[in-house]
Amino acid sequence: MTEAGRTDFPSDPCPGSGRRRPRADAISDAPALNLNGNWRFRWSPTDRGTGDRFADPALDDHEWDQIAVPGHWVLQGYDQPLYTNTAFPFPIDPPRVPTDNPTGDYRVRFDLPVDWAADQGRDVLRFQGVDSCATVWLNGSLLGHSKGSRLPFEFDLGDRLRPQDNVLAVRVHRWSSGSYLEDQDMWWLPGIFRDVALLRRPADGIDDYFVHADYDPETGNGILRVDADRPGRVAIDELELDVGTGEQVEIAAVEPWSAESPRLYRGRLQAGGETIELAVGFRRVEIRDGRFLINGAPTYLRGVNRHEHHPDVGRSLDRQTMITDVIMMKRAGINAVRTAHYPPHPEFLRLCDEYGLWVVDECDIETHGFIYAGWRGNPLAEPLWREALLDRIERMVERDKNHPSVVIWSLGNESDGGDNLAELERWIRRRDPSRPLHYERDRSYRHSDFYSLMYPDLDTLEAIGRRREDTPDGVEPGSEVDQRRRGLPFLLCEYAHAMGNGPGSLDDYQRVLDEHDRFAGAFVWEWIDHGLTGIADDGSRYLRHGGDIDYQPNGGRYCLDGLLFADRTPSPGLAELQKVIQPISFGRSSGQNPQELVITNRHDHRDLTGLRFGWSHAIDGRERSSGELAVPACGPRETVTVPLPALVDEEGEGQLTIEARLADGAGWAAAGHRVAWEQFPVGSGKPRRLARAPALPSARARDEPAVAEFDHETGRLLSIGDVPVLSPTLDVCRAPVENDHGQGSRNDLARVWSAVGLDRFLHGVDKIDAGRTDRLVVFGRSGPASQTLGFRTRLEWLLRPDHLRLEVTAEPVGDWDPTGYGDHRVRPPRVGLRLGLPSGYDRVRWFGPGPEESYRDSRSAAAVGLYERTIEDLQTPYPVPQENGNHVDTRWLELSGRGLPTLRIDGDPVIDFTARRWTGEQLAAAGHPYELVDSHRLWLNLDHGQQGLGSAACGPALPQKYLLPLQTYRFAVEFTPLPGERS
Ligand code: IPT
Repeated sequence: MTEAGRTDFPSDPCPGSGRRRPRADAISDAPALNLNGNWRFRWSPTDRGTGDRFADPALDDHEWDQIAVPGHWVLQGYDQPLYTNTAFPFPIDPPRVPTDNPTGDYRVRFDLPVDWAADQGRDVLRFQGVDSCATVWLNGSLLGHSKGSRLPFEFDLGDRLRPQDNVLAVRVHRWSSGSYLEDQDMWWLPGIFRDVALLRRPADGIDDYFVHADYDPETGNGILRVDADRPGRVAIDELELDVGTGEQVEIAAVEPWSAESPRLYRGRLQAGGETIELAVGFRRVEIRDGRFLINGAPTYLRGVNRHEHHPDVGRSLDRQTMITDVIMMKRAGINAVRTAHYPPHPEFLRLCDEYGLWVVDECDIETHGFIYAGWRGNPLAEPLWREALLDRIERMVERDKNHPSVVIWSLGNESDGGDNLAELERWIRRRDPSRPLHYERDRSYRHSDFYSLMYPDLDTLEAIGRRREDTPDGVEPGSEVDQRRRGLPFLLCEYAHAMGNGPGSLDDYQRVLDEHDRFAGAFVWEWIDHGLTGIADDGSRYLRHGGDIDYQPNGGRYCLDGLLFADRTPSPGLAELQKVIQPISFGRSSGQNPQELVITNRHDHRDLTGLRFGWSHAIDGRERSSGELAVPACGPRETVTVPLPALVDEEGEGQLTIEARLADGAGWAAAGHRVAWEQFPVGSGKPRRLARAPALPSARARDEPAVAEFDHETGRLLSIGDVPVLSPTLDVCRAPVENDHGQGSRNDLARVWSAVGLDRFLHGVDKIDAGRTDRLVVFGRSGPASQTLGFRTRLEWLLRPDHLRLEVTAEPVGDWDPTGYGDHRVRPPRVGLRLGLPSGYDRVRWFGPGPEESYRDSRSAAAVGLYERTIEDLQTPYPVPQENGNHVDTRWLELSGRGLPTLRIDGDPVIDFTARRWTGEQLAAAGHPYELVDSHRLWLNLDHGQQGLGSAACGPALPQKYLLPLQTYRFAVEFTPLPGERS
């Protein structure tokens, strides 16, 4: 086999050959030729690729296909994307991978720009990322190999370049030994997926440099030294600074860099005729007395885990998409990103420097699939892999070391432990002692500066906050390791699994996280769903998940667990997170002076200048008065009080809403953007009831009140006013949300609901009491086939001149803990009524929390108000259909539609509602949004309650307090047909 056709490379654990030393990513004015574009491409099913002649410049490739570089071939019509979560999609036989190894042969021809000087020998070819490995030839000569998909590599070209007709040939294998280190929970997406460029390096240009920009919080001074591999000059005009490389200078009174005030000092590094742009941020990261400090101030990271994802181009993100992510995060009050689970495109870090986001830069290391081998052979514990692991760490640190936004290095994710960790730690500590290290999966935390966990329950978190946590398994209580860990700050690297509808309990977590100074921050799992665009048979677009690809093993829907849908539509979870992490909190002083508003600045580094504060007073959702609030100076983590305005106490339900908005535009939002708000109930009133008028549909001429009609044989309601109705039945189930399925066999509530038949209740009427014309009582029993469990129901209908009142009693009967369904007690996820209405109803107006959906454990973002939405707008289009669109504590709602009397429904005092064009069972049965078809009815659920959402898809069981207890339920609603158009 010739060198060109070497087939052992994919299975060789070596990280690469022929490459240049890793170095800092830089923006330089030296000439560069962007090689992105359409390349020639051939795909082959085995690692032989197109054969040995592939790299030969003379090969005629003009009949080859064309493919976009950067990009993934599986998203451009070759082979298919695979999603496996933790499983390796090849036999575990490290470091080998099968020869059935899909291979992409890429070729591109290019000429040098005419103005490039003729001197040769300093040209460099740079790849920013190739998944999973590359063998590279220029003009038939082998340059080398590289693995490590999400990290750059470069080759010196020596004298191989020609002025014209250069042929670059790159062979990319889908699998390599490197894949054993890249088992992140995401799609396997091979290809040259980041930029390729040719760089002309000036003879005495600086190759690598390290900006050390410290900030002394005691003096307010900046301490700067730029080390470089060649002598050069460092200039920052606004600091009147011009010093040599390697020279340390102290600069008086600099403004420090923080995510909250991302002050960058732009400058230049010059040598050999080359100018490199500097974006210096002065800041100091420390861990002192068990706390995480930046610039001397305790700092708390309100973070998300971010994968690079786009539904069309996978991890081949363009700059605009990166900017969109950053801007959406900033607007949501997110101040930190864990680059789960690999270094992102370097441009993303530049944006974090510029817009202000703290970054935990995580290395491209995850060996999760060894779990299926009982962790035997895990690379972190095998000397064979030392070099490959170190290679990744070095390439990350060298590339990203100059970003002020990067404040923590993470060694990787979910890779268990082993001796190699110590090597990785040692290497970073030597090269960059200025940043702390994070690694979660080694329970000794010996190589981490943070104690860290994923998905703990609230009690565990509380104990950690108090430094009273249980000693981890395998650690001797009281030992040095045990004590060291207890002294560390805690970083919650993943929590609040945002899969499908949810997560719940964000506010519960935040309450604990805010309470203890041990907490350095928390990162929601995760920022964005990894759905891929698909086209349904009817031509509609949808988002595909693992289960939409015919392949085993398959990680199914588990890749859809973000706060954004894959097309970057925010899911309601983002609004909920935004509310609970908002940078200002508001309270009312208790006791002495309840007329005072207590404002707490939750920023760690900035005061509240630049914000405008306002209040508004509404009664029954209609604004009565509003004004501005003068807020005194309030530094980071400080609290101030301001007097509240005097408000009129009128009849009706009153709300006082306080808001803080940007006074001027920022780079990430326009002036007026709301950064924080709170709402307080005020006044003594209850929501005003409808002014009752006996204005009934005139067609009714009988003696009895005509507000409703019943079938007295069956006890069924037939109509309300002129509106035909499918009589209400007890509904105790919901279309499972992802969290109802738990994780594996753990906490799978949905399986139990369907096993016992909560979704298949049969309804029986035992007795009807129709003794009076204005009252009908229907006694019944509802329950599933083959079980004794159910509810005995009593529906008491009271016919009033202008409205219909329904009083419901539902008493559980039978055995609700039948054997054979695992540990789970059967509990109804909802208790309420479902009724069918004419499909012409297409709008809902309501007074209550809104406008987005709300659940009992996810309602912080919902403000009480008067809202109106179409039925379509009330549906949250989760890419896997599931329960959605609930509105807790609704005081009243009105349904309207062309040609139909408006139907008003009042809770007594409140009711949850969900309105849609399909039933819960239809919703549960649909696998994709395009499978949901209009049933030509409006289905209205009026719930006394629905259980919370939780985040059990990867996390603790739903807390007890968010379940519905098994008890007798009593509730009432009133239906009023309003004449003609809505009031
Ligand atoms: C954790 C992973 O780190 C993350 O990549 C993702 O898979 C997440 O879970 C679930 O979506 S690992 C889990 C075993 C705690």
